[in-house]
Amino acid sequence: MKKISLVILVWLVTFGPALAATTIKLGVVTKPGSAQNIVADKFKELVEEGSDNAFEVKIFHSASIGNETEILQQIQMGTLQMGVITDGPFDTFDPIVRVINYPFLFKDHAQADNILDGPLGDQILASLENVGFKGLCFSENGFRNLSNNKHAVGAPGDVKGLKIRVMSSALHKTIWQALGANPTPMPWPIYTELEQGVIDGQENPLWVMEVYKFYEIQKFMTLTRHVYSSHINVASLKWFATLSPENQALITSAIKAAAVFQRQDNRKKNAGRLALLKEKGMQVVETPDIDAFRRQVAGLKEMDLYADPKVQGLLIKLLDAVK
Ligand code: EAX
Repeated sequence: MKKISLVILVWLVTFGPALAATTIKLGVVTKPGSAQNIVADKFKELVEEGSDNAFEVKIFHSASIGNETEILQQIQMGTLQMGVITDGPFDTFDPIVRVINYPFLFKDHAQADNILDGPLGDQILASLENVGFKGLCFSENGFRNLSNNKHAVGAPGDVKGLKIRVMSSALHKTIWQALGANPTPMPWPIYTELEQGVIDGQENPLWVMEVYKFYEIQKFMTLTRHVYSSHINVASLKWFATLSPENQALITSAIKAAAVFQRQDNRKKNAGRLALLKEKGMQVVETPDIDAFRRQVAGLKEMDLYADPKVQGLLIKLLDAVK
C-alpha cells in the first residue's frame, strides 16, 4: 500500500505541474453569438487543441468584468490576459487607432483586409506596445450603419438634432457632431437607453441589429457604412513577454486563424440579416446620399484628432493606399 502511494506521490510531483492547464482569461463586452464572441470561441478551440489542453481559455463576456475601456485597463495591468475589443475605445489609449475609423476610408472588405493584415496594420499593432498591449491582429465588427427611432435618414440634413449614442471615442463623437447630430458617448450595451428614448439612435454593423434585437426598438435604418469597424485583438504585454516563443507563436497563429474564420462568417450572414430587419418591419434606406455624408466630414483629417505627427503620417499613407 505504502509503496503504491509513494509511486503516486512521485508521479504527481514530477508530472502534476505539467497537467495543470495555464488559464488565459479573455474579455469581450458582447454576448454569445456576437462578432467578438465568435472570434473568442474559435480562439479558445484552436489554442486548447493546439496546446493539447496545456492552455485553458476562460471567456468573460456580456460586460461581466466591465465595459471595453475597463477590460483594456485590466489587460494593461495584466489581471486579464487577452481581449477582443472594438477599435473605438482604443483611441483614448493610443490615438493612432483613429486612422482605421477614419470615415469612408475603406471601399470594401477586401481592401480593409489587405491593409489591416499588411504593413500599415502592423504599424498600428506595434504602436500599442507603447501602452501595454501586445497587438495580435484585427477581426471584424463590420461597416457601421445608422439606426434611429425618429424618421428615415437619406442625407446628412436628416441627421440634424438626432441624439445618437457613440462609442467612447473622441473621433466617433466628432464625426457625428460634424454630421449635425447630438452624439453621446456611452459604453456597451445600450438596449435600455434606446428603449427608453434616452437616445434616438445608434450606429453599428448589421449583426448587432440582429443579435441585440434592435429591430424591436428602432424603426429606421440607413446603410451609411460611414466607418469600417474592426476589433483589435490584444494580449497583456507583460504576460505575453513571459511566454515561451513557441507559446507566443501558438497564440498568435490561433487568434489570426480565428479572425480569418470570423470575418468570413460575418460577411456571409449580412444579406440574411438585412432581409430579417425588413421582415421585422424596419424601414431601411439602402442608398443614402453618401457623397453628401462624405463632404460633411471631409475636414476631419485637419482636426486636432489627427494632429500627432505619427497619427497624421499614418493617415496620409492610408488615404493614399485606398485611392
Ligand atoms: O460590437 O460599442 C459598440 O458600438 C460596439 O460596436 C459594440 O461593442 C458592439
